[in-house]
Amino acid sequence: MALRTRLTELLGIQHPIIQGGMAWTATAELVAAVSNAGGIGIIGAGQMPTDILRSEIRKAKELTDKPFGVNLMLLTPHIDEIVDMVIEERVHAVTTGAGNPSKYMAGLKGAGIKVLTVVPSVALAKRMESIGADAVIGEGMEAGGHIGELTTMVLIPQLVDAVSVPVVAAGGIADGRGVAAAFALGAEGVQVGTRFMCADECTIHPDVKQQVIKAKDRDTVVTGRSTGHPVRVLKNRLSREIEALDRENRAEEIEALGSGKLALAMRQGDVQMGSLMAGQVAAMVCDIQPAAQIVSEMISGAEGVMSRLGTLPKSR
Ligand code: TUI
Repeated sequence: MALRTRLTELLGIQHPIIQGGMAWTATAELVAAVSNAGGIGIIGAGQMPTDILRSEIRKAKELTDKPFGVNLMLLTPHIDEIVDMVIEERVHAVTTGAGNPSKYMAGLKGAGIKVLTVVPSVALAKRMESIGADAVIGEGMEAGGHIGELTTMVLIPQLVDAVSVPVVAAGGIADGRGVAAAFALGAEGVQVGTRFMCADECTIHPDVKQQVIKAKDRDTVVTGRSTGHPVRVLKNRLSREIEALDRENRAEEIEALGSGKLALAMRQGDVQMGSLMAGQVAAMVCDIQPAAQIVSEMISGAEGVMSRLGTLPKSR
C-alpha cells in the first residue's frame, strides 16, 4: 500500500512521512532507519559543529542508499559554514527551521538540493514559494521545540489555499488518524518528530524515551515566550524555573539557564534539569518500536481511516 502525492514524487520516497530534524535527537541511525522504511529521515543539525555534522551525514550515507536530509536550524551562529558544507556533501533535501532561509535558497537550489521550509504563517509561506521553496512545512503549535502561534488545524488549510507547492503538516501528528486528518486539510505529507523520539533506532537517552511514554495530555508547557523564542517541552524542574522567570520577563536569564539543556536531556538523560522538547502528542506515544513499524502503522492507519471515509487519494 502507498499514499502517493507530489511530496513523494518530489523527494523520490515511498511514503509521505518526513521525520522531523530534531537537534541532539535525529542522528544518522534514526535518519537511515526512517529512509530505509520508505519515509525520509532528516538529521537534526541544531547547533552542531560543522565537522561533527559532516561526519553524521557521512554515517547516514553508509547506513542508507535512500534519500535523506538535514534540518538547518537557522538560529545557529555558524549557519553560513553549515550551509556550505551541506552543499558540498550534496544531501538530497534540507528542511529549515526557526527563521527565514532566504539568504541560502539560491545556493541550495543551485546544488540540486530540495528545500522544504518550516513556516509558522501564511506570509512566510508565500515568500518562500516566491523564492523557490520546493514545499512548505506548516508547523502548528502542538509541536515540540521552537513553535509559532497557530495550530495545525488552522494553519494547514490556509497554507493550502495560499501556495501552489505541496504543503506538509507538522505538529500534533503521531498516528494514522493524524495523517488522514492532515490529508483532509489538503496536506500532501506529514512531518513527525515526537513519535520518532521513541523509535528503537533513536539514540537519545532511554530515560527521556520513558518520560515521553509516561506523558499524559497536559504534560507539556510552552516556556520562553518572553525571549521571543517560545519552546514546547515536557514539564519538569527546568520548565518550572523558566516559567517563573518568564512571568517576570527575565529573558536574558532564561537564555542563560536554557543554554546546553537540550543536550543535557537528550544525551545525558537529565530529565529534571534538561530541556525535554516534545510535542503534545507525547501523550499518544506509548511504546518503543522500530522506526519501520512506526512508518507502516501510520500509513496503514491512515489508509484505514481514508477508506472508511471514502477519501483515499485518486492518484493511487
Ligand atoms: O525549528 C523548529 N523547532 C526547533 S529548533 C530548536 S533549537 C532551539 N532551541 C532553543 C531556542 C530556539 C531553538 C528546537 N526546536 N521548528 C520549526 C519552526 N520554525 N517552528 C517555527 C519556526 C519558524 C519561526 C519563525 C520559522 C520561521 C520563522 O520566521 C520568522 C521570520 O524571520 O520571518
